[in-house]
Amino acid sequence: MKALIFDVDGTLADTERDGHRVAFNLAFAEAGLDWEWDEALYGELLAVTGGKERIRRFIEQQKPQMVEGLPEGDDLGEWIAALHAAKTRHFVALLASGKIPLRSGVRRLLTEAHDAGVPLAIATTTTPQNVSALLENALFPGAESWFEVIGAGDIVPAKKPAADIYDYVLEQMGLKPEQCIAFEDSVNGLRSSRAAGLKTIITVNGYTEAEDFSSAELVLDQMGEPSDPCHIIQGDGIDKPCLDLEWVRKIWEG
Ligand code: XBP
Ligand code: MG
Repeated sequence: MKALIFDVDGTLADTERDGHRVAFNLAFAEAGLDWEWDEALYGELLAVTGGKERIRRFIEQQKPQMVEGLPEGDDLGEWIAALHAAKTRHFVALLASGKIPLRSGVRRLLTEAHDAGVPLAIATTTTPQNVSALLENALFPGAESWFEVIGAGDIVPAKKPAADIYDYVLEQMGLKPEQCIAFEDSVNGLRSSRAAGLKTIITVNGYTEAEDFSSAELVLDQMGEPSDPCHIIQGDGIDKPCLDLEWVRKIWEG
């Protein structure tokens, strides 16, 4: 097992409902738009990966009066990119406020793998600045140095569920999919990691718990801690209270 490759949103931290969604709404208000993505609507919009793509899908679904006066054609693309940059600014500020912690067990597993010399990498749809801000504020200042490769956002032409971002990370690390294991939280993420040929461990969250994870090796409610055990939703466990490097290795060998 030559590397552990982690998704970010929903896997390292529960960033969507109280993070990205709030940042989108702050950017909409700042732009004078009377758009409000409540929890339910955001859950539907999460089917589209990528913040810019998600804004575009929302615009396409709206009644004309909700989007009248917006630019057309290429100008709309630039307008969306500017709105999304404002959203990223708000999201980074939320992370800097310390409001978004790592999920249960993430720090423990990352530290165990790092200390054991198992290379770490990230494969995410989110914007690179968001990854840096999450690692700096929720893991520790300088934590980016723990990751050999950080594949994020627009670095690849097609976002998850396409395999591109995992293919990119494997290529940058000079590794084959069978030498690694992926950690994801959503069906879009699982489709991406499986399309790249990676065995995958899922930790579900409120937005993804009802999704189809049948192609995953293991599905848990969280990575957990000895004092806050994980629960197996699908797959084989070993006699452990939480996901650790030995259990990950057994899944990879399986
Ligand atoms: C989740 C996504 C991202 C975030 C928002 O990425 O699809 O688009 O929802 O971030 P992953 P941006 O689960 O692959 O980490 O607005 O920066 O896209
Ligand atoms: Mg995710």
